[in-house]
Amino acid sequence: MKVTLSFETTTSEDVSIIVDALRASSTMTLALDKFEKIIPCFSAKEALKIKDETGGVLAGERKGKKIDGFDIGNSPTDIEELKTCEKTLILTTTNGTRILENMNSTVLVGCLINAKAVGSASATIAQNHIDVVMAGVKGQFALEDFLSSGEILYWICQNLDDYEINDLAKAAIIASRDYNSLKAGFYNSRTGKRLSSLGYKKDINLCCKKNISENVAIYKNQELKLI
Ligand code: 3SL
Repeated sequence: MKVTLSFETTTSEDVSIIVDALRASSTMTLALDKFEKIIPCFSAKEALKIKDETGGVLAGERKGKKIDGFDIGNSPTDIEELKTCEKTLILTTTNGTRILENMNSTVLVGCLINAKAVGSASATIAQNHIDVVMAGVKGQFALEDFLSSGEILYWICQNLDDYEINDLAKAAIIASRDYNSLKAGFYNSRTGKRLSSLGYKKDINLCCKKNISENVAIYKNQELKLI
């Protein structure tokens, strides 16, 4: 099995795991405790149109802040605190939903909170190549995605007998082994600092919890559901 770490676009036609740890992947992962499906949208306009047509809870951010008129932000804490009978979450985020586009493979959603579960699921379904894809922020490397990818890659390797892994993936595993420095990396990352200044420290606290969820989302037919 080939195991790689990439940035923004996948190099695999087999299985890709997209990682936007702060916060889209974490929101998606925890949302599947409450919702049967998530419809990721690339624009707020499209999200509003879907809500009008099918109903559901509207979630999303621009520049980190909840979009005016939406029910909640792109916030895993908002999701956890939400009380709803709706079965669909309609979600639009700056990077995390955009990165789902153009993936010519099976796509899973990974973050620190489901690293072990997504690592194991990918090793079960992949035939020849698992690519962990860091979303980054507007074309730039994001430390929290690198560290979360390292934890995911660690669990992928734990679940495989025989694999070939690229050096970037090896570096991510090494960087993610010490949990205290990983957590410090989340808070000191560019996104971590931005979210703290916007008052979302609770989201960072939640997103840097390791392996607290068994949920693994798969993207199929423009929807995210539990695998
Ligand atoms: O861009 C995204 O998908 C978001 O995760 C960014 S933010 O954390 O909501 O600011």
